[in-house]
Amino acid sequence: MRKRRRTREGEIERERELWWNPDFSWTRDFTHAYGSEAVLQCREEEESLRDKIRADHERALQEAKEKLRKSRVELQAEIQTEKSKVMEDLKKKDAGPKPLPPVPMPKVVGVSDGEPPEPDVKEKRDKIREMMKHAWDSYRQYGWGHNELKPLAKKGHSTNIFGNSQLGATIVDALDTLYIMGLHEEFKDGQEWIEQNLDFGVNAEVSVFEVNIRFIGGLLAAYYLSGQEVFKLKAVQLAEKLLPAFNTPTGIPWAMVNLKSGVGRNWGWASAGSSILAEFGTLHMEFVHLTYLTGNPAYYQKVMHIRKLLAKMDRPNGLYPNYLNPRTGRWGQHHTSVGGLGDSFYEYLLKAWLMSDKTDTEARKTYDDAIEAIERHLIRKSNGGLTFIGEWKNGHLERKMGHLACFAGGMFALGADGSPDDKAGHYLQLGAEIAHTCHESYDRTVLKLGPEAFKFDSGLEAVAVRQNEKYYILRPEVIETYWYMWRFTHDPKYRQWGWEAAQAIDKYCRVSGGFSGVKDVYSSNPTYDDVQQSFFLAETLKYLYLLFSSDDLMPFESWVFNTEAHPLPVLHLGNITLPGSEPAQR
Ligand code: DMJ
Repeated sequence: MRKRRRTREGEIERERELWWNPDFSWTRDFTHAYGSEAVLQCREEEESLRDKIRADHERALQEAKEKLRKSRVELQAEIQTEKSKVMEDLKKKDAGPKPLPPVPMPKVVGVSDGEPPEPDVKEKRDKIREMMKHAWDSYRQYGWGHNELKPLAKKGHSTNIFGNSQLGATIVDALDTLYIMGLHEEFKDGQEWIEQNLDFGVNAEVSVFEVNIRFIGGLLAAYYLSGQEVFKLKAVQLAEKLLPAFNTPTGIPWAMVNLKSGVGRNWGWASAGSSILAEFGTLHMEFVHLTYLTGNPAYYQKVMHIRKLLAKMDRPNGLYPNYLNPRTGRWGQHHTSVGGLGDSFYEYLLKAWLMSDKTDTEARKTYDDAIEAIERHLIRKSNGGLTFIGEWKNGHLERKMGHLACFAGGMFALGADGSPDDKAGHYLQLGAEIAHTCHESYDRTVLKLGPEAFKFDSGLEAVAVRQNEKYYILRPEVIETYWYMWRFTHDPKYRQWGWEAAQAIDKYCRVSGGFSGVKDVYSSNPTYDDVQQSFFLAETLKYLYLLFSSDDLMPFESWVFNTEAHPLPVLHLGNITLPGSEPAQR
């Protein structure tokens, strides 16, 4: 019996190695042969390698000479043939899904039900489910297959983060919410669309970060929840398309990559051609799962390389600037933020630790150090007694907080347990203070919905000043923080605040064709932006639903939510070592 088991595991292991890593068997052979004989053999190999290099060199020189003798027309024809060959190879590579090696499925618990015992809470939960139905059905009717929906124009919508693709972002982003809410018909409908239509071989330049958190995160979560192989296959196909983005001099990925050609580049607006901290720093969770599921070490190695590179760099005042140049490996402008451009980098440090069953202590330490510097330099109390997180710009603190930074209340609470020097109580309190401030930013508006950014300056307390900061685009961060705070404290005010937000969304953002963002939360007669963001279904409604569910739905012991609210299971790796995480062999 024991023997059979061992053989089976061996087979699986071998299958993984051969399937993914042609170098692996070489490394192992060398290790086996290690000894004096091997050293001799090594020398011989070295010489033959040198001969080979010399021969290659000569051949290349010869070829270059021949090329110079050729006419322009001949050269153009040659280039054309080579191009067609590359295209053919690419097509072949795209052809059909490859089978993936089997891995043990992590224990999947608490993925359904969660019905609260209190009838009034159940009623609220039912209302949120109805809102999800309205958002989904509207998208189904008017925007199906498009990335997002224009709920007033009643047609499809997309933004530059998805290039010119039509990848059904809302379907992929919404799947796990549908599953958790028990909307199984809708889930099946989404699954069928993905099986029949989701194709990543398109000529579109997409955001690596957005595609990772929404698509790879969404597909992996759908896979773990439902066990349907198609989601895993699609996630891996897409991940392969993102890998060329890492081909930079430093290994810090480009912000964008063309899914077909693999050519990458950065946003034109980013400081000195830099990549963005919150973008290249928000890949870890998904990439660890990809290596776990496929046995391909590449994903794990790419994100660990980023971590190592960051660890070696000097940090001004202990802070991580938002910009890093992927060519030079140097920081761009010294701006630091827990809101846009920085936010989920910090979140993923903490969640890498949680997702590893608290074994990735390097990630935890990095998180603790980063948060300590943030507290010292960015977190202040306003004159009115509101704790806020400002933005650090070249040594100066801007007393402005973004809606995006409101997620940090939940993050501080989630990270409280396990923080150094017995500071758990302190961080839970900090989470509560941020939740309070962000609630104030909602409460001080006419619509009871929060602005995109709010100030604590010249007598201003948690209100937006500039017209272009007064919009609300169905963002989740404040509700996310309410949910985490609710889970850790069970203080009823968090459900109360969540309900206020849900009612305001239903009253001011709901239209017959779905839900829309609004342009001014201080106006009693707001205009719509006519976009139903995919994260409204992925995050905002999911967090609301969880807020009104019992804690045994998606328990924290088993699940960690990625930054787009896609739950990934904690990997109790025990004695399993992720391929690529072994110490380098000689
Ligand atoms: C989401 O796509 C993610 O939460 C991301 O980390 C930043 N913000 C948007 C929603 O506001």
